[in-house]
Formats: sequence, C-alpha cells, structure tokens
Amino acid sequence: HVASPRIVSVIGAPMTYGQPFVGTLSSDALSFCLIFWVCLQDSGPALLREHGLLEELAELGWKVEDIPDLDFATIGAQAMQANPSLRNNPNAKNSIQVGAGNKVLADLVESKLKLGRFPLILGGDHSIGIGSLAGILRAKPETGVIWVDAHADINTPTVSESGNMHGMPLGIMMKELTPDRRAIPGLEWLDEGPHPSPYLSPDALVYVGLRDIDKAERRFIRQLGIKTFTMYDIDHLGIGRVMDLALEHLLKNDPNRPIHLSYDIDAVDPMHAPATGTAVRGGLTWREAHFVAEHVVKSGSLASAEIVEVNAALSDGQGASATVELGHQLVNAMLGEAML
Ligand code: Z70
Ligand code: MN
Ligand code: MN
Ligand code: MN
Repeated sequence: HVASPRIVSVIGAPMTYGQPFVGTLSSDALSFCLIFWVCLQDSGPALLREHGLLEELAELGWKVEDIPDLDFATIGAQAMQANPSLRNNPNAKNSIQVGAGNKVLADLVESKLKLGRFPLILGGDHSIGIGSLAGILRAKPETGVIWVDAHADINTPTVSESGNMHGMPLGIMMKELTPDRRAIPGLEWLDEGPHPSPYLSPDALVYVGLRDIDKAERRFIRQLGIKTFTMYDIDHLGIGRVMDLALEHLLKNDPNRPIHLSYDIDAVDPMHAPATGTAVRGGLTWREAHFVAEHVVKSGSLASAEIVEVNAALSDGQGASATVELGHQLVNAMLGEAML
C-alpha cells in the first residue's frame, strides 16, 4: 500500500434537506428559536472540525487539505429558482435541493479521488450518500461499500413511508430499485451528460449495525441478497467476526478493491450518540463503533469515508457534545489512529 504521506481532502457537506424539519421552514412563519435551531442543524462539519481534528489527522501522518463547507442553502435556493414551477414532491421531499447539492458533492469527490486523495466527507444528513457514491463510482467503479447504520437507507420515492431522502441513498443508487433516476426532479444529472454515474451493485454493499428496517426495505434486502449484519449478528458472532466476514465478502475476488465506509452515527447506541435524527436503542458500543472503522483501515483497502447525521440540534448540550466527541474519535479511527 501507499507509504508516502497521503492527502486527505476534508469535505464539509452540511446537508439538511434529506431529513425532516427543514423543507417546510422557509415558507412558514417561524420563531427565532426555530431559526436558531436550524442554524445549529447544519453545523455538523464545523463541530466535527473543532478540538483540533485536522491537526490530529496531520499528526497521524496525513497531509490535510481542508475544503470550505459546501453551501447547500445557496445551491438549493439557486436550483429552486431555476425550477420555479416544480412543486415539492411528498414522495421525495426537497429533491431539487438534495439533488443540486449532491451534484456538487459528487463532482468534488470524483475530482479528489482522481488526484489520488482520500475524501473524508463530514455530513450532513445521509442523503449525501447519493453524491458521495456517485463521485466515488465515477472515479472507481469497482468500489465496495460498508454502510454502518441503524437504518437500511434503501427506500425509494415509490415505497418510502416518510418521503425523507436520507432514507433513500442506496435505493436511488441501485439500478434494480431506481432504473430511471431522471424521473426524480433534481437527480437527472445522475443519468445525463458525458459522465453518467454508475449504479452500485447489490453485491458491492455490506450493512453493519441495522436494527430499524422498513417493510419495503426488508423485501429489497432479501430480493437483492445484500450481505447484512444486523445487531443480532453482532451479538451472535461478535464484532470481530462480523467485520472479518464483511471484508471477506467485499475483497474475496479482488483483494485490492477500494472500500468506502459510510458511517451513520445513529449506528452507535444513543447512550453515546443521542444527538441524531432517529436514535434507536440497542446500538453499537463505544468500542464496537471504533472497531468497525479500525478493522476496515487495517485491511489497507479504505479509500474514502463519510460520517453523517451528527446533529447537535437534536439533543441537549451535553448530548450534543458527547455525540460530537464520538464523531471526532470515529474520524480519527477512520484515518488510522489505532494503527501502530
Ligand atoms: C426511515 C425512513 C433514516 C435516519 C435514516 C428512517 C430513515 N427508514 N433515519 N437515517 N436518521 O424515513 O426512510
Ligand atoms: Mn481529539
Ligand atoms: Mn443513514
Ligand atoms: Mn440511520
């Protein structure tokens, strides 16, 4: 593997349009309190950068390229102006803003990977998985993905019970589930232009930590035969065996395959990560959460990573700082802190 100092490109992606509570705000008369809350909501990348995170990555031997946070509010507003006639689709809420922001993210991720850099994406809600995966698969179509999450995020606009797009990134990035992405307003770019974004093959995905799966998602996972390690499997086999099996699944045919780690902080037990959109009890312990990242790093295959759903607005101050601290430590783990 690469021995010379590698460059990590830190990409702040403070997306909020993929989860509830934001799409309705601009039109309604809202209190100062709520506006303040929304400000807090897209502060995930800023909070994660606190306490010297980037300096710590440099100490781990990385050359750090810090990129200014993507301005999804402006990108989203411009996209809305360009499509004034489009009504918000209840089946894919804020899809214009989600789509426009993810297009910018995809281009950035693709360009950094093509320069040989390691994209580290700080979310933001998990709808940024659309842009991350699109950019990654354009640069390295053979990439395998480990999706660490309490949720499966494999809904589609057709089956989603909530219409929230942070529950859909994998559904949208699989051909079997969304054969025509041009049908989703804002996401046409995925299948247009000189560089359409490849789909993710179901066998290029492994889930870790699932415990809150919608009915349609269950059906998709079964039908597509996606390799899945739920919390039950982690209890049964232990996290060490689970991660060995996860890596084996992705690396058995090509030991040099790049791996993308998509880490939703709600995979971790709410005891450690209360400040997130949908906290589900019975999650990963502090050590299990770290081991997941550490073991992927140790394989030498990790080529990109993202951490999402760190949402300081959704807890009290103590819960928020605990969640941010966990996110900070998990980023260190993703960048090799546990390696000697
Ligand atoms: C549910 C939905 C969700 C968080 C993903 C939940 C989705 N399956 N929630 N991440 N925090 O609405 O699709
Ligand atoms: Mn630190
Ligand atoms: Mn998620
Ligand atoms: Mn989740």
